Amino acid sequence: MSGKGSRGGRPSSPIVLVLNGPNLNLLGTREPEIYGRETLADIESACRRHGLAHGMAIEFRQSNHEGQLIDWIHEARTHAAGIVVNPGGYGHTSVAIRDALAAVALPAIEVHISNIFAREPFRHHNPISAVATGVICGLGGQGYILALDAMRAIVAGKAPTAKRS
Ligand code: DHK
Repeated sequence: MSGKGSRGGRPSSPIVLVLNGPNLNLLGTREPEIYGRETLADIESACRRHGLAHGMAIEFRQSNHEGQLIDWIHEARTHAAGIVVNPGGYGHTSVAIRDALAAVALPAIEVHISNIFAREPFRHHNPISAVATGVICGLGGQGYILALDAMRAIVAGKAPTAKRS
């Protein structure tokens, strides 16, 4: 995890940064009735397998710190084709992460494991969604795989990328 080690994929594979925000390191034991029993390591393995099978190099990272997430988003603009991001709780609060995603202007797909719209009202406000190409929520860890499939199509020019506001 944390971006160390190889990315996998063929040398010419597009790189997709899969970014995870605060508390997602606790998946598996954290409120399993909401987030399930899958760990972040399980999700990372599934993303890497999917990347290998479909010609994407996966850079998988997690941090509990907003500035670190922003630094990784900035770095991505030099080498990544797109970003899949589960911003955790920052999805509801972080103008700074929203601005970083807008600044790098890479296709970005926001993923939430739980259905945030079926939860507390404060989770219904998502500044990051406005700059995301698309949003997936409520489908558990499978949401990451669906996001990678969508990203593959976007990168291949087979799907539209939304205009950023
Ligand atoms: C993860 C979190 O940590 C929460 O703060 C969000 C999101 C939901 C998820 O479902 O993956 O509200």
